[in-house]
Amino acid sequence: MIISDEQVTTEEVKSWKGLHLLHFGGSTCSQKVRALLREKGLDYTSHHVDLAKQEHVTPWYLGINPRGVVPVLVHDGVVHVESNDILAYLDALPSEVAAYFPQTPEERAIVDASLTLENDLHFALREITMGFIFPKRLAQKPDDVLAKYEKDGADDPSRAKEIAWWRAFAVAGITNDQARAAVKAHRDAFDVLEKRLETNEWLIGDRISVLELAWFITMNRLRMGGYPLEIHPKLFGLYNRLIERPAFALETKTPAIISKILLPAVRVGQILRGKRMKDVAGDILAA
Ligand SMILES: N[C@@H](CCC(=O)N[C@@H](CS)C(=O)NCC(=O)O)C(=O)O
Repeated sequence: MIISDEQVTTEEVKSWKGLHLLHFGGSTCSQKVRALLREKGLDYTSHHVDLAKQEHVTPWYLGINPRGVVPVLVHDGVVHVESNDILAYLDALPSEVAAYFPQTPEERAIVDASLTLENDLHFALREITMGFIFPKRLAQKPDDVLAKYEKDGADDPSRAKEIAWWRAFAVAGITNDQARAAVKAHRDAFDVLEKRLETNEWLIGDRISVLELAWFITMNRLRMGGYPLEIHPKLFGLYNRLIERPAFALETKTPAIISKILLPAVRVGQILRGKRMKDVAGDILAA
């Protein structure tokens, strides 16, 4: 999806040449795009947008993407948003590497439906992240940040939805009901993928595709939250095959301060409060 010229008020990006990616290390949507850029050997200029420092709600950033989310691809001055659309756009650029989107209409329809589901799960994935991985205290957006988020940038209904989510999160965190629904939604999606793998080596066609890319990133995030991927043996096998590829493996690395200090500390708190995924949604994972 392209942000129209009049909605892009941060004029400088219109003169950027080549591929520019505005992204954040720990953002799953950014991870998918970086992994494809690597797999396809496409060069790009990287612009780090620190979500933890709320750099995505500044007038500068909202003047590029009024939705206030990453990633954004700027190609020769044109602003592209929505990670799955960006994947399709990048895949269609001239390249020596085989396409990641299938070329037949039948397979393309299956891929589009699966990517739509993956995109629809985005808030559920955030609920996994904020419910089981990051402490609310660090993740929530203060009122002044939300006010800025609301005020700047062109009108966009997606931004209103984002702000509503963050306001509810600031008040109630992730409730058990939300967390359970998020786990169930992912379990259902993974069950469908597992079925596909009963008769195929890959999720579509006879080689790696954009589906491996998109779902690998989701699986990785779920695992970080304590999801036992082994309950889907074929999918777990695929995950383990994919992690051998450097473009994928790089996206599983977290900075030591997070993996060695923050996450273990969060985990101890969860054990004490009975808030691990298996405490909150054990029945869903067992079924
Ligand atoms: N559907 C959008 C979702 C983009 C999105 O929500 N990105 C997240 C990171 S994965 C973000 O920027 N969140 C802003 C925040 O955490 O405040 C896409 O696929 O690009």
